[in-house]
Amino acid sequence: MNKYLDLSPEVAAALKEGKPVVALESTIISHGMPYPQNVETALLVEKTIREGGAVPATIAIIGGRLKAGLTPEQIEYLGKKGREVTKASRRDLPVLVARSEDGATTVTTTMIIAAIAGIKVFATGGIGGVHRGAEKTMDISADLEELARTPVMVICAGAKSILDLGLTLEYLETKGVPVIGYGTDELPAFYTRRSGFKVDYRIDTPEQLAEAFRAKLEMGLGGGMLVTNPIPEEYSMDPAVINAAIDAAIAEASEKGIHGKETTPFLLARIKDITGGDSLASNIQLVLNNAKLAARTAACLI
Ligand code: PSU
Ligand code: MN
Repeated sequence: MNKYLDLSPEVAAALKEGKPVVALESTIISHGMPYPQNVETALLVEKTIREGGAVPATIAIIGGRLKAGLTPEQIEYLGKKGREVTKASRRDLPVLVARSEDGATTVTTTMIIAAIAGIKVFATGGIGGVHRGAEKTMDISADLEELARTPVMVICAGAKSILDLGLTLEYLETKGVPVIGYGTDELPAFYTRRSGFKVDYRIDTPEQLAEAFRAKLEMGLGGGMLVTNPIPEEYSMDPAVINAAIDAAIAEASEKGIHGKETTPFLLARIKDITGGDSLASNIQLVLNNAKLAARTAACLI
């Protein structure tokens, strides 16, 4: 096993026995949601995955160790520290590990650590992408590059329109990342089921998701697969309300000169405040929905 990696006993046993395992990220806990809903949600997502017959592996860096499988105390610790924890992307791993520091893993680093551990399926809320205005700022999430190189299936609810969704799809096309709509032809926009952009392929069952990903792995194509799973209708938001909140948050970020890795956490927190918490309720439900699909898909991949 990799000398930097610690598997929890439950995750180690599941991987050894060939049981389905689903990776989960920790930046959604520290930077994606406020305390205490972040901790409650993380534990509920784990429970949902167990009920779906798989083992959850929440991933983080703690004391410089790459962890796959956290204790509830470790989840509480990351949730309480919140944005004080380092948001760790690929570039951050070497120094955090060398200094024995903590880091919350983004989609990028969760994919890296999942791949090291031998976990093929990862559920989250939303991925990073090409930010609006990226033609000037060059702000393109490292998540897209990771999807191009690391063989993990990422199940999300699409991308938020804090991003330029059209450019995000162009980037993924260039990098050879299949973008799948689960039960839909249209890219879901996180809080809403529709974005106006087409996905590459529509797939309707977990078995078929697993078959496509297995084919990708066995051909040795490298890189992951992005599965976009629309938020359940009953929890989706009014597009006018959420888009107004997103526009206001982006305007505020630009006024304040927010940039770099601060941008996404700033926008997520402002959108939650502007919508009076409605967006948080939707966010929680879509993550649970993705966890269910991930557990079923992981079972088909072993
Ligand atoms: N989008 C969300 N919720 C999140 C994130 C993105 O709706 O919590 C987090 C994820 O961890 C993602 C990261 O990998 O933000 C992307 O950050 P950046 O845009 O700085 O690459
Ligand atoms: Mn960025």
